[in-house]
Amino acid sequence: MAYFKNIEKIKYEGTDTKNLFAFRHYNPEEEVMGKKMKDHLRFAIAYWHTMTQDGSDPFGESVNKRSWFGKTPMETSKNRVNAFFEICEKLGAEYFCFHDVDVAPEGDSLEEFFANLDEITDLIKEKMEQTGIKLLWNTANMFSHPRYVNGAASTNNADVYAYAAAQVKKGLDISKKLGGENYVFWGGREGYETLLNTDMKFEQDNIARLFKMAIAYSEKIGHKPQFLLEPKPKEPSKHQYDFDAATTMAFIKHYDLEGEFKLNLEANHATLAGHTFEHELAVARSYNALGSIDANQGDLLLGWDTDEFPTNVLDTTLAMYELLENGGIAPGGINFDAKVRRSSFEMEDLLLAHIAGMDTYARALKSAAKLKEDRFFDDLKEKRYASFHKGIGANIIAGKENLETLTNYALKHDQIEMESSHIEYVKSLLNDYLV
Ligand code: XLS
Ligand code: NI
Ligand code: NI
Repeated sequence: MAYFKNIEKIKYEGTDTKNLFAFRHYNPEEEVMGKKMKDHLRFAIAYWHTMTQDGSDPFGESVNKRSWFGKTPMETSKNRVNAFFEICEKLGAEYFCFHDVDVAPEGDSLEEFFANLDEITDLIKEKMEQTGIKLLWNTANMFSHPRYVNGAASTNNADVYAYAAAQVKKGLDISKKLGGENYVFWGGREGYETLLNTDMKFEQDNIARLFKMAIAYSEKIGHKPQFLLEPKPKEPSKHQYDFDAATTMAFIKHYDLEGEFKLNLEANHATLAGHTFEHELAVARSYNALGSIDANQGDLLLGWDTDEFPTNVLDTTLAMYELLENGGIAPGGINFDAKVRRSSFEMEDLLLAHIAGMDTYARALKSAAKLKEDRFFDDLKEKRYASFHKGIGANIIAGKENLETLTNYALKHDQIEMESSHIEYVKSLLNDYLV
């Protein structure tokens, strides 16, 4: 059964088109810097926002009109698989991401949950084979169920810890079954409410223990997806351990997990942490740990994770530039961790929202490629740091100077000539690059 009968596969039609269901910028086969757009962008659709989000908020009930509800939870789950792959195919997205609880009902016991997961992932596997759509990453939802009120790997309750470990094991088994290219850990409730009753070091040691078990198990089953940690500063926990990219890198280094983990960075999480998205990407890149991205945008007037579809061309261009500087994002990708606004409640909004996000990233790719080809930022930075390329600056870099030699130098050169950045002019020039 087709859920979007009247909508054909979305095609590139350019900016003159009046067709809502067309790409205006994303032309998958078009080459940018010698590589197809689709291979630069590696778009993935998120199962949770697309299939299970109902449009409710703390003040209102569900509003989303969806036609995939069946008579039982399992029937609904199966219908969702069909609808989901129809959406991915119509959008031409080659990857997808999901949590265990997004795809199958949890039932009344862990055993039942696992059996449901086996049945549904069989169906997903069939669909993947039919369509060629691949699994970018899966993950275990260890934050929604009441057992996780005090966290999963950071819980105070060892039975809860064991339950979380079982979910991770199953997640890795599923990753192997479906050929997952990455596996994500987002520490939804791995944080704390108050230090009055919390042993921070103990909790973080336990989180690292679980990660080491995951590495050991994936080695044992001979399937090693790229492991990714997804930082977020708050929400749902007040203080989350994976606050931002820098904090998460400190954790990775402290627990000797370097080389085993990279980062999955989300735009809205960056702004919640008080950073720009490009800042988070640049931090990860400086550690050679930029693994994948969750594409969305927040609302700077609101203090929570609104997970809006990305439509801001400047922000997205600066993010895309970091991806190009990284030499691409593979084996990661661009996952739309984004949901339609409450007022966009029709089924077709799911397609329109993704088209908007994909077009925005396509614009960003074109702009970022031009910035790179023109050496826009390279030249700016080269000029800005020029004093370190010659004379005393070059000596500092070469390790030839010390406090005494520099003091001797400074005594003779204390009338320092400073240069203006002309940053407003730079920003205006940058605007010329936006597609
Ligand atoms: C929530 C996170 C979550 C992860 C996957 O804010 O972004 O959706 O991406 O668990
Ligand atoms: Ni995310
Ligand atoms: Ni998020």
